[in-house]
Amino acid sequence: MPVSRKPVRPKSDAKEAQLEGFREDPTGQFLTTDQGVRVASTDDSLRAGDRGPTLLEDFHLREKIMRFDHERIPERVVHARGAGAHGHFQVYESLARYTSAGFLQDPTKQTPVFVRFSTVVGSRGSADTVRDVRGFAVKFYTEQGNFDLVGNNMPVFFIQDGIKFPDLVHALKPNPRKEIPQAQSAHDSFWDFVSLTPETAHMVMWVMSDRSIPRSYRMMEGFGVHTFRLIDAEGVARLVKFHWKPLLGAHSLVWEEAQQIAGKDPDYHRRDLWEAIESGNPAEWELGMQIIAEADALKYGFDLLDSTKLLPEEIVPVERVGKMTLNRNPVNFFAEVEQVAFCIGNVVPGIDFTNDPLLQARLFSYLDTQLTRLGGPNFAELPINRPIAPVHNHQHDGFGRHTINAGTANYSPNSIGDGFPKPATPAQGGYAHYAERVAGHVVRGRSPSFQDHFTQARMFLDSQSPVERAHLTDALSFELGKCEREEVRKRVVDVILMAIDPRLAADVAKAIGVPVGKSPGTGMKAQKPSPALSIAMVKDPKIVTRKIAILAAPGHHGQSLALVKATLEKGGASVEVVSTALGDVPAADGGVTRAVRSLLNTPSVVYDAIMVADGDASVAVLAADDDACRFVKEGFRHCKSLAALGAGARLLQAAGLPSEGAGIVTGTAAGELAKRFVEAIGQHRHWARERKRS
Ligand code: HDD
Repeated sequence: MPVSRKPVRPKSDAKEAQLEGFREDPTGQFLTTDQGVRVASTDDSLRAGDRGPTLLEDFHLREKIMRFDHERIPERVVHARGAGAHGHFQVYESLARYTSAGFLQDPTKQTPVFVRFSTVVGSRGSADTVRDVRGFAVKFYTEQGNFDLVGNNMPVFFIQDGIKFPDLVHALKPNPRKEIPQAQSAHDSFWDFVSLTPETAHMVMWVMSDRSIPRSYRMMEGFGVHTFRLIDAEGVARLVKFHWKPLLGAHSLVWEEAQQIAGKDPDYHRRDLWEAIESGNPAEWELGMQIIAEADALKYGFDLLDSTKLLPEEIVPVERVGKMTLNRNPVNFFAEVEQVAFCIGNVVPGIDFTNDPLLQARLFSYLDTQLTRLGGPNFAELPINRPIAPVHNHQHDGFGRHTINAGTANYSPNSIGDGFPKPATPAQGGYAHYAERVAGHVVRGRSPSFQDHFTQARMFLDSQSPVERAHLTDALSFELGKCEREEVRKRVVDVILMAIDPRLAADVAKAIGVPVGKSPGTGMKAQKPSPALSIAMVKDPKIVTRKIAILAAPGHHGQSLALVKATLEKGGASVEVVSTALGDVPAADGGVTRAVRSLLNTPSVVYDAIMVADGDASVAVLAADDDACRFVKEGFRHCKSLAALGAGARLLQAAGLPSEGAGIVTGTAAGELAKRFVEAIGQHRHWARERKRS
């Protein structure tokens, strides 16, 4: 049999070193054992006689089962569920005025990156759309070594000191006796922890906001959270806060929709990222920096070393300094997304840490956790973790060593290897830690500058639109309503919510059936709202990569459907025709329209907008179909854009919906309707129609 080679190795010269060990697509190849011996049969084990015992000498059976038995590695203790993609980062102009980091100097240079997005609480098989913080971890493979920016989609964190991280995570994770509930914070232990830990107040506002149910990984902001340092070539340090600004804007789901998607398509975010990249639509963010003089660390009414605080953009603007493009899906999920090991301690010359106690604890944790998760100290040699910068040192041996070290000297200083590898001076690119002046007594305690837990929680709340505030109130009522212990519910209301805003406390208390106590009096400072914290206003309407369903049954009007579909696709949307069954759907005006989904196998919640095609016969079928009525009803309930062409409006009527109003587009002229539909979809949601609660 001729053996043809069909390599699918991704083309990226800069990553060649990383991809060493890449196994080609096996098309045309013979099956072999791990030792390279060709295998004659993999379907039957070796036996003594047709009905006889299996022979231990069957080396292929033994190897195949042994490998299978050990396929799993421990999942991440947090952020176990995730998805990732490759791409590159490019700076807009040299940032030499702030930092000597090589990858931030040359606007013509692309630095390869790998990004992993994740939820925090759930295990590896949990659903994507749960209410949770999202991880946003970026590995820059720079020529000076790897820089990992391991952030979240929220700019603050639950706690101020990393020593509390195990407590926070234990409280968040399922109950140790029952392993219930999975991937959610709506339970007693989390809210018990919150009620006893007032520093969580600001982050709790974020997690109860729409930010914790993003529409897509591609539509989330990202934040480095801590204050870092940038060091320029003269050794001058500036404080910096890192931001990622999505070019598609920041958008969320609605809570009911998120819960439904968790059942209907648990891989929703993973699929969304994969499909967008696969269809040639890269995911893009601008890197933003807030630059602050060292001397100003305490100037803004809080301590920049405190990760429960943010620096409002209205006070120190976010400078957009470069763009990250994710345009290549992983070739193998396990080898890349699962084995990638981010370490917040991975920095390059020109970037340094601060004394944020949360950051300092993380510096230990990330390096340490990989030992268990990736089975030993050689995880940096896994292809996805390998730097493109050359590695020379005296580290060797240990489980899973890949490198075959050449040379005779494995210590430093040495003369028998001519002293190599030699340390580099800063001028030769050697990493020089910032020479911060430090003096103080050994203390176990918090700085007084970390004591105000409520001012920024209130600022966040005051910065939300009325709709966002209503969502936040509902989210709190939902979560606390799931707590079985009344004393926990009451303590959150009294100690946390009353301190943030008595009106919020009263609204939630009413919903969860507890009395409101007296305000604890928190000495909150006046703080102006920060409009940048709201995502309700769509600043730059776009429909690119939005998913639109067109409902059509036999007898629909094919030409007008095709026209609207073409207009939506021209705007970059992805359109799927949904019918009563898959396959060709006969049109009234001749021809057929291909339905790629049926009402049985796709729900409305995975679409951003819905259109009903024209055609009397088609609409008669749909109007008599419960699933079709529910499809449009749910779309309406979730404030999505709805369009009905000609007779299509009768499906809206059959579903008991109005045929006009915010985000409802009806009409008989397909071209005109398509234009208005595009504008409506660009608005993301039409909150004016959100159902009112008593
Ligand atoms: Fe963490 C994973 C982000 C605080 C300890 N963290 C992890 C990931 C992200 C973050 C995005 C997933 C990386 C990936 O995709 O592999 N973590 C944060 C942020 C924090 C934070 C933004 C606060 C600002 N984390 C934090 C603290 C500790 C840890 C305070 C411990 C002291 N985090 C870990 C960890 C993980 C991790 C246990 C689990 C898997 C891993 O590191 O590689 O070490």
